[in-house]
Amino acid sequence: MRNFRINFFLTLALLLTPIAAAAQSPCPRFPAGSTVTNPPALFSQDGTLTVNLAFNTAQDSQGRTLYCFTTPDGSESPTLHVNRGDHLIINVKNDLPTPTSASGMQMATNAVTVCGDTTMNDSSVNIHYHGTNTSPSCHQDEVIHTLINSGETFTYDVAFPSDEPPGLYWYHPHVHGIAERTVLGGASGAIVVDGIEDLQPAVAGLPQKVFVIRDQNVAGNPPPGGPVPSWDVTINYVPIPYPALTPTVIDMAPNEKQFWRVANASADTILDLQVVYDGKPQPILLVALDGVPVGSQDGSAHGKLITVTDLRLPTAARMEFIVTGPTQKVKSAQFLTESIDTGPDGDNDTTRVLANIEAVGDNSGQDARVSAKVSKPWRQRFEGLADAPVTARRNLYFSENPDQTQFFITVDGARPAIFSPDNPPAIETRQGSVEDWTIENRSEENHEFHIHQIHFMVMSQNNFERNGSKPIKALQGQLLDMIDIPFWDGNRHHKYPSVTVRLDFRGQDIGDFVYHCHILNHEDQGMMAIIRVLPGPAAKEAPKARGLSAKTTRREAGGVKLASFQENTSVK
Ligand SMILES: [Cu+2]
Repeated sequence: MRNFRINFFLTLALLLTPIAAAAQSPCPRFPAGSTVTNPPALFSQDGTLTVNLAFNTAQDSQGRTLYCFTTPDGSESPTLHVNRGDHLIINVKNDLPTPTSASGMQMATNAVTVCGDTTMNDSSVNIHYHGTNTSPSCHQDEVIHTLINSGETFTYDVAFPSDEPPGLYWYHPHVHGIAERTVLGGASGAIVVDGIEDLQPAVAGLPQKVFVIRDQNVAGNPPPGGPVPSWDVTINYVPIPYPALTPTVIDMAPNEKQFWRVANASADTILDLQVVYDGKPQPILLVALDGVPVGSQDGSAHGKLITVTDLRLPTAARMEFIVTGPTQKVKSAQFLTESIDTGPDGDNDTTRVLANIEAVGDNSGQDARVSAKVSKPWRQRFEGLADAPVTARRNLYFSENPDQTQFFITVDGARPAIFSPDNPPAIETRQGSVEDWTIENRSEENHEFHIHQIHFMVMSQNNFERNGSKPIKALQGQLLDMIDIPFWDGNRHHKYPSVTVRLDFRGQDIGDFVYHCHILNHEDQGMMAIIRVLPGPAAKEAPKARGLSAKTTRREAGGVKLASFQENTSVK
């Protein structure tokens, strides 16, 4: 009886929710159990993709604050398809209500650079183009100073380099202090640099699924532990809510080969993804990681597929893979995330079936297939990094204060400091450099290393075994923009888990940008720092934004000498 009633009300809710959502909310969400469809897709034409996005907020029936980017025709968080060398022009309009003084946060910036508004408040937003190797100058992928407040508009003109690797990237707000809540609220979407079939011909013509996995508060905010996750997860805005954990549905015909492009757009949740048929993990053929075709950087210009049966996906990371649909004999076909031990101070990232795989015949819209036409592969950014002479080695570490209210990323030997946009650069380097960084985790929870503007090559994963983690073989030698560093067990006699990565500053991007932990709760509480890349002797110039007047103003402050690189990166 009880079950019947629950089912009855669930069905009623399923019938009513989309109508109610469409009528009232600028940020509609699908009911649990829905079939996952690709997000709406927009494509560049003649080298430019122009998009108008309104930044909105709403409350859902569980009292969660939702955020979203919406086009004038109501498309939410569209996938932005561009080609290498394209300009992505986004006109952002912040439609959030004007914050009242009671809502608190007001912070004037003393920074030497101003981009957009000068005062951060509760409504502030900006956009980070995660993983893209674009310029950190104002109106491009600049997040330290860019502020777009309630009622304001701002134009981005992000120039993708002509050697950008093809693959999956994503966009999300990145205002320090309030990044977590906007990403938990759902304000994110996918960016695809098209042309992956040129480097990985195995995907040419395949049906394509774009999955943006997000996280959000669990209804009622029960204390996490045991089966109660720290966060619920959603796929393309279809929730898998605790406690029912009703899986979504992914359409796949028997034996059908599909290309899945998965972004972990969670604010805080680490995933460990598997495809399981009747209890047996299936081979996943990795095509690209973090937007770079795997094995494609060794001069051969052709990627190599890597077979795994699961992969840990840090927050903000992407994995793109080929998977084959179940045979007709298979009774249960599931896409799931395995639980992860994130350490005694970490989140509870539980096991969940994300989707049941069924032949339901969905229509995944305009980007439902990869182009079948394979063109000549091209030389990508980062090629030759494995053999490039290393110009500097640095040691950094993640740490926390005992009550977990302050989080740090520190260059070994320097004084730990929580992030402020007004901090001076923690590291200064020069364009043309190739650096090996060893990043330790000196805290009792996992952290996820990310650097803006460039990728890094994984050289080694050290002292992972102590805590039941293990180095992930598939990542070795790959170009990533995200890597998980497992927790330290607290035993002073044990070495800290660490990774050694090779960073490539030989490209076009100069100026100030950030590196940080991409668990956004940690980033908001200080675990971020600035690196300054000065122009090299043979400085190549980054592609510039076109036709925008400079909104960047420069002042001398705090004795920081502003080098000529700002002239190079300023918008003409
Ligand atoms: Cu962290």
